[in-house]
Amino acid sequence: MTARLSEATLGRLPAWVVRPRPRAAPRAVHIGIGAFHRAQLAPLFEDMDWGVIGASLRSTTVREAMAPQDFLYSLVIGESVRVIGAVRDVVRAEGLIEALAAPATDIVTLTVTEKGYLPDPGRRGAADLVAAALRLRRERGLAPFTAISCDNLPGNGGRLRDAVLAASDPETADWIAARGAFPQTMVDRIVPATEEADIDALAARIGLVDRAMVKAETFWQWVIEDRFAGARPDFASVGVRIAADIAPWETAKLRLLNGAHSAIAYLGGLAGFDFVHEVIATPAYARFIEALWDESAATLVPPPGLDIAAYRRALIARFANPGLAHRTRQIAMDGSQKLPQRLLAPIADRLARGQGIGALALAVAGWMRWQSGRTDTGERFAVDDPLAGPIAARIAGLDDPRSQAEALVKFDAIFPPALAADPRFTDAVAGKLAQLASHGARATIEEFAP
Ligand code: CS2
Repeated sequence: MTARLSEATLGRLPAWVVRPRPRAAPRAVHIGIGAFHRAQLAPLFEDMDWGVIGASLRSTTVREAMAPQDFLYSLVIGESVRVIGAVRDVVRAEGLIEALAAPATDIVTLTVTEKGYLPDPGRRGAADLVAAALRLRRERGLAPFTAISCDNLPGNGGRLRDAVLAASDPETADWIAARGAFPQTMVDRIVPATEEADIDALAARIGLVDRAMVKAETFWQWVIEDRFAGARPDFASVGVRIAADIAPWETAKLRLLNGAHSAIAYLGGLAGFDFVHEVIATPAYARFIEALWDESAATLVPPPGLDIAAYRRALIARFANPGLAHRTRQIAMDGSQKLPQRLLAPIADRLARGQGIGALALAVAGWMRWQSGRTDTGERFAVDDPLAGPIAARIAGLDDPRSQAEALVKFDAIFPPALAADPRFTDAVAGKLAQLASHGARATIEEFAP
């Protein structure tokens, strides 16, 4: 049997594997320690000699994978393998409050996904735990920490701040409002979910089993608003950008990268493509994505230093990377929480200026068609979305695309009422949905971008 990666077996690794740095004491806490954190944030904290306590609120899988490995894991980028030792422990809710309230904790980062910001009655969410910990810090005479939401949501810092303030007693809320910090941020690295085959392939190369490995692309970017409550690591030394205004970075990333990702997930997934690189290698799809970007890019005010044309070229290359094996199904998840900032916001901006929305409407229609839970060849799948139940209820028994589109746009948990009331939007989306229903996604894309 192949041995497990751990402190005790580090010496057995082949020489070409990059070893962890000396393990640093925790000064950061990360809530939602999934593959994204392990692939992007933890390696940066390691480079800055800050240890991290991770927390998993909803499952014990990550702790179970990491604890037997002394919380070591491999970051696989192409052919290179680097063992990361920044993570010192993985805790659940109870342990999390103590970690957050510890005097040494200066920075708290979060990736709890878009749906992690939905109110969840009967469950203590991330914001409740942050609020409880800040209260303890105030009672203990400690300073607040800086809490950085790294989720793909517009104004992520403000959303977290509002949720934490709402979960606090008035006295703590005043103290947080005066002394706390919730910077806005934009993070970017494509991190596909690890599969069993990846773990086996890595074991064959390094001679050790690593059940917490992650794989990622070379590219990464992290821009943080210059707003901190106390000590911070030397972010600039590792290439993290600190900026005064994050919104233009975030909007560009959400509308270009993530907007295209969602379009690829639904319109590619319906046509039976399993992977992003396969979709982008199909010329009509690549032309369609350029048309989508022509529409979205016109709604942007790019931040100083971002060249949109170069960014688009780089995105095509990133999407085309076959080594990532990024599944369309992974991106299709939680569409109800992703659509507004990725596709509906640029649509609203364009309609306000009297501009056309053909490509964006086709992407939204792709999402609508996805809700039927069948690909174009009739393969059934479960729609993975926190609103899957109510969405299915709205389209149940409706066979024609126009009634389906009309029923869906009226769902105001997803579609802003102004958009639902705009016939230019409803007509465009209903028309595209009818085309998808009669010809399938691939033929519709070929017709759109011949
Ligand atoms: C993707 C993102 O799954 C998704 O919704 O669009 O996770 C995307 O890979 C990252 O935002 C890239 O930084």
